[in-house]
Amino acid sequence: MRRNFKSFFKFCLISVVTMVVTVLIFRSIENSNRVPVYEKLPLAKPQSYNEKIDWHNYNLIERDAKRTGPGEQGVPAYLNSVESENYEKLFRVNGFNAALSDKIALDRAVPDIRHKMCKSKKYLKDLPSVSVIVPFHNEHWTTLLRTAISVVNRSPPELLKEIILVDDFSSKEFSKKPLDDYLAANLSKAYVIHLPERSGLIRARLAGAKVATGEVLIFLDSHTECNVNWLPPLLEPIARDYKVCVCPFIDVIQYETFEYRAQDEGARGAFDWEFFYKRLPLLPEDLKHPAEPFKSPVMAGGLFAISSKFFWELGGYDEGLDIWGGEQYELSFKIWQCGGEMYDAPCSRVGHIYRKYAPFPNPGKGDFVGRNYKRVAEVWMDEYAQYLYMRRTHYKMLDPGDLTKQKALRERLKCKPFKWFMENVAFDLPLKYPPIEPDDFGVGEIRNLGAPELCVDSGFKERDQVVRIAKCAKRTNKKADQNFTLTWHKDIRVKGKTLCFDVSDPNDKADVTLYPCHGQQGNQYWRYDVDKQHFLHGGNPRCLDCDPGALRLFVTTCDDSSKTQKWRFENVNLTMLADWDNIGGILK
Ligand SMILES: *[C@@H]1O[C@H](CO)[C@@H](O)[C@H](O)[C@H]1NC(C)=O
Ligand SMILES: *[C@@H]1O[C@H](CO)[C@@H](O)[C@H](O)[C@H]1NC(C)=O
Ligand SMILES: *[C@@H]1O[C@H](CO)[C@@H](O)[C@H](O)[C@H]1NC(C)=O
Ligand SMILES: [Mn+2]
Repeated sequence: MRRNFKSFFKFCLISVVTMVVTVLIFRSIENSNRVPVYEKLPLAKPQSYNEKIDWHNYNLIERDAKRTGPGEQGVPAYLNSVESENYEKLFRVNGFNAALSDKIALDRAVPDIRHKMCKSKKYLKDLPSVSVIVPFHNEHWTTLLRTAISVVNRSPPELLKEIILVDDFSSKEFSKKPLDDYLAANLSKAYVIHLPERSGLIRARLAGAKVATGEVLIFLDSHTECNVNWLPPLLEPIARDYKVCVCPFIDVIQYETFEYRAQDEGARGAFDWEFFYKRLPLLPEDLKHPAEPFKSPVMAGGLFAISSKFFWELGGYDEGLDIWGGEQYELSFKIWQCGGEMYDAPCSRVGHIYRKYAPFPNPGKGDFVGRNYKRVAEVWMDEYAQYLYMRRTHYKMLDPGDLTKQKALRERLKCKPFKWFMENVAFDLPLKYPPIEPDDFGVGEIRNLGAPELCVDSGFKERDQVVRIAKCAKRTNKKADQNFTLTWHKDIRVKGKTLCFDVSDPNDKADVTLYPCHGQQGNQYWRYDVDKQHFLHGGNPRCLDCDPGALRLFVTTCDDSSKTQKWRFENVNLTMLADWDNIGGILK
C-alpha cells in the first residue's frame, strides 16, 4: 500500500513537472515571434531520419538533353546583325550582353558539369523547406526571370516554398507591375517585394529574409542559373546541423556569349589584409572526397544557404552595413566565431554572370565600403584589425557609427576570439597573405662567377621581353636594371617595377622573360641556394645559367661543377633564407 502510494506520488510529481515544462516550452515558442523555429535533433527523429533518396529529376534531365537553340547546353551564342541593334545600349546599362540574353530561352538547358560522383549521390529524404531570396536593382528582365525559372525548374517542388524577389527601388518599368503580373501568371511560387527607397544589397537581403517562411534561406544573385539537382547538397548539411552554412560552387556565365563553364574545381574562401576576397587551395583531405562538402573560411558572398533559425540567432547582417561590401566577412566571421561552420558543396553548382563592369553609379555616400570594413574589423577582428589599418591608414579616421548592438551580440553569444578563427579555420592564410610583409630574401646585383664582369640585366625592358646578361655597371652609379629583389613571394622582381622573372618554356636552355608578378609561384618561383650560389627555378628545379659569349641567360639542368651556374647575389638576408619553408608558402 505504502509502496503504491509512493509510486502514485512519484507519478503525480513527474506529471506536474512535465506539464510545467511543456507549458514553458510552448510559451517560449510563442514568444519568439520569428516564424520558422527550425531545429533537427537527429536522436529525436524517427527511424526514417537517415533514409536517403535519389533527388534527381530524370524527366527534366531527359527533356533538357534534347533542347537545341541559341545558348542551349551552355554553348556560346551570338547575335546576328539585325539583333545587334540593341547590343551597345543594353551592354552599357547592364555590363553584360543583355541583348543576347533576350534571344536565349528563359528555361535553357545548362551542361551538367558536376563531378561524376555527384551523379549517383543520394541525400536525406527528410530535408527542410526553402525560401530563395533574390535582391535586385535594375536587373535586366530576362536574366532576372531566368534566375527565378531555373530555381523553380531545378528544385524539388516539395522543398521550394517560395522565391522572394526584392526590388531595391529599381527604375526600370518592367520591375513593377509587369513583373508582378508575369510572376502571378507564370511562377506562382515567386513574388516581389518592392522597397520604397534605395536600400542597398545588404538591407535588401535582410528585407527578404524578414518575410521568408522557409526553414532555410538561400540567397542568390539576380543573374544566376541553378544547375542540375543543386538544392539537396545545400540542404543536407543544414538538416544535420542547423548551425551550418553551405555555399554552392559558382560557375561562370560568360558576359559576352552566355557560355556556361566551370570557374575551377573548388577552393577555400579567404581574404588579404586589404580585404580583397582571395582563395586558398583545398586541403589534402578535401581532395580525397571530391563530391563531399569541405570547410571554407569565408564565403564569396552572393550565394549561400543558411537556416533561418541560425541566421536570426546571429542577428542577420549588421544593419549598420551600408549598400554593399564587407557583409560576406561579417557573416562568415560570425558563423565561425559564434559556434557555426561553413562549407562549400561541390555537387551544388550555380552559374553566375560576372559582369564586364559595374554599370551603376557610385551612390555618392563617400567611402561606405571603408566604413563597413571598419565595422566588421572593430567588432570581430580584435588585435588583427590593426593589419587592415596598417594598409588602409585612413580607416583610423573613419567613423564606423554605433557598434554597441554588435558588440553586445558577440558578448551574448559568447563568440570566440578572432585569433581562434585564424589559428583553427584560416590557419594557412598567413602563409600566403602574411599580416606583416616579411623582409626580402635578398636584393642587389646578380653577378656571374664564371664571367665575373657580367651581371643579370633587364635592359629596361617591358613585359614579355627576354632577360639577358651585360657588363656589370659601376657600383657607384648602379643602374636600376641590374638591381633585383628576391621577395618573400619567392619571385625575382625588377627594381621599381612589378615585373617578375618568368620561365614558361619546359625545353632545355629556356629563356627567362619578364612578366607581371602574380605572387602565385608556379612559373615565377625562384630559390637562392647560398651554399651552391645557385638560383633554382620551379618545382622540378632547373638552374640559372648563362652563355658569356652570346650574353644569353637561360635555365638548364643543375650541375654543381659548372661555374656559369654560380651567382653572387649582392645582399642576402641569411636569417630569411634559413627560414625559407616558413615564409610565403611552399611550392606545390
Ligand atoms: C507568362 O509567360 C508567357 C510566356 O513566357 C508570356 O507570354 C506571358 O506574357 C506571361 N504572362 C504574363 C501575365 O506576363
Ligand atoms: C637596389 O635597390 C635597393 C632597394 O630596392 C636599394 O636599397 C639599393 O641601394 C639598390 N642598390 C644599388 C646598388 O643601387
Ligand atoms: C633579415 O631578416 C630578419 C627577419 O625578418 C630581420 O629581422 C632583419 O632585420 C633582416 N636583416 C636585414 C639586413 O634586412
Ligand atoms: Mn552578381
